[in-house]
Amino acid sequence: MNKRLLGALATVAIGAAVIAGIGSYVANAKNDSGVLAATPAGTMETPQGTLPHATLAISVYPDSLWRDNGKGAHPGYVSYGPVTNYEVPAHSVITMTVTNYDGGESLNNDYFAHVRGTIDGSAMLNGERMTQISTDAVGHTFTIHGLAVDQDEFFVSVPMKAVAEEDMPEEGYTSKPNVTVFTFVTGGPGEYVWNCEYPCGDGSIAKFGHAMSTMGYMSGHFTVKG
Ligand SMILES: [Cu+2]
Repeated sequence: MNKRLLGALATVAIGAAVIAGIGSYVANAKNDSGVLAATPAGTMETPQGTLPHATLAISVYPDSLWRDNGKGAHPGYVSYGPVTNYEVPAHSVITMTVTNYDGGESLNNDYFAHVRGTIDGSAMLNGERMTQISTDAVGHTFTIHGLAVDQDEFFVSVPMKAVAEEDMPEEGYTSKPNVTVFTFVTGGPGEYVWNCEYPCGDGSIAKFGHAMSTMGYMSGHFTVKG
């Protein structure tokens, strides 16, 4: 991780608290919800040359009623799914598609409203290229980083646009999700974590409670496998 990035992260005090929480979460990995491995998809031209390509498609939901037939421990928690642990190949180019069915409020930090760490720093939102979204339209973020400062430099953060309030149904999931597609290059093998940097959980400390601090909802493992 480079110094500039480290500085930017250090300013996000609450985010740091979440990262500390993930430390204990990783220690509890035995309760894991399973792992989704990226699907090989041939090769792709990148600024680093032609690399093996793999894809990963996940979603974000406003609740966890879809999990365990609604009988899970926290059916009311916002959550990424179908699982929250992902595995991608090393030295490859990865295209992730995140379909967001959840709404949102306002992000407390402009840093995470920007796309970071992807090829050319952009992402596709509902088919249109973008590099950032308005801080008042962020539903969640997908932010991958190392746990330890001495780990390989690998940082990707993409904001997920919130579904408009009028498009959020009372029950079930919206028919107008926001679909974000982004592509990044992995380095060598390593164990990383990802988490959402948008304070989407309820509870104490500026909504960084509950879903944000409970394993398997807004955080998980991100394994780069050699
Ligand atoms: Cu979130």
